[in-house]
Amino acid sequence: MDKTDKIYVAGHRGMVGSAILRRLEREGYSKIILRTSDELDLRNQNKVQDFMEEEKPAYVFLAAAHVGGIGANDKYRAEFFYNNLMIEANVIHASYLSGVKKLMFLGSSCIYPKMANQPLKEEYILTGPLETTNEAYAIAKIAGLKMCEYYRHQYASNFISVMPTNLYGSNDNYDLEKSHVLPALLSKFHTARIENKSKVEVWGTGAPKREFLHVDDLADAALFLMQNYDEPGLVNIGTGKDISIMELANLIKDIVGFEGDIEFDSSKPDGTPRKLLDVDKLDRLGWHSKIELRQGISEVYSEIQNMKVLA
Ligand code: GFB
Repeated sequence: MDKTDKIYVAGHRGMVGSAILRRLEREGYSKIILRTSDELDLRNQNKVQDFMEEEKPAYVFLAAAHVGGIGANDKYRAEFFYNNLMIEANVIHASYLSGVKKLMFLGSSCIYPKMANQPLKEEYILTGPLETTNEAYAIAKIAGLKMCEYYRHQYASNFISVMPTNLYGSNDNYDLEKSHVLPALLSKFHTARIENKSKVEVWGTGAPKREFLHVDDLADAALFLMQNYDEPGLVNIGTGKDISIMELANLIKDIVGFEGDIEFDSSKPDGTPRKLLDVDKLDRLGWHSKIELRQGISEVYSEIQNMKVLA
């Protein structure tokens, strides 16, 4: 990828897309194409095809997606399914039609079977049933990565798929109903400290384990793979380490400086018991995560404390 190649970052206002954009700008890529969802509805096939024909980008980062935490995934299954399927089908097919040199599709670790062996190797995909709360999103993401695989098989398109673990960082969503656990807990503990509350409610039992990667690390890995990986087959992107939700809650409690209690609400779903990615493949390719969890969360907390994103 040359500094003057035309690069389309789909979803540049989201947490992932904005991190990839910051990274590309920092590296001096000068022809980055962007469209907000108001300017271009990626679910509209004709509009996407017209846009790609007109702009003819050489590289595409497909980071546009309808995302959310366990609550939103579970409640809005139809929206998660339809929006993601349409975005992927339109962008991937239009990339093929307009002669894109290389496309990167970003999936998610929830594509792996709920009870798969840990850590999750790339070849475990489609070897067992999925977690119900995010099955709709996972099936849409599996469709996207399979689409890349099929276009590579039939048309020799250089379309690659990467599977990031749970992400956090700048431009996250702090809406308590729809967000992921890490921003939700930052918001809850912050509010509790400011309002002198005695306890904070954490969903589920606290037993599930999750792996958290800073989105700036993800962007670094995405650029690395765009430059260095042209093979068939998925690539997991993670840290190779996970912690329980109870440990995460205690860590965030400590970072925020809240002194009250943590109360688990087991009427809320736990979701997948564990989804630790096997990062051997990425390791062998030569990329490793750099941002340590406590440091990453502390940086996010100082960044957002004075912004109006917290409840
Ligand atoms: O981050 P999260 O929503 O995503 O939840 P998943 C992770 C765990 O944290 C679950 C618990 O066991 C939740 O019950 N948790 C505790 C909370 N307190 C909270 C809270 O206040 N808010 C939230 N949201 N969780 C999503 C998938 O799964 O992760 C998506 O639904 C996607 O498909 C994404 O893969 C990365 O890791 O469970």
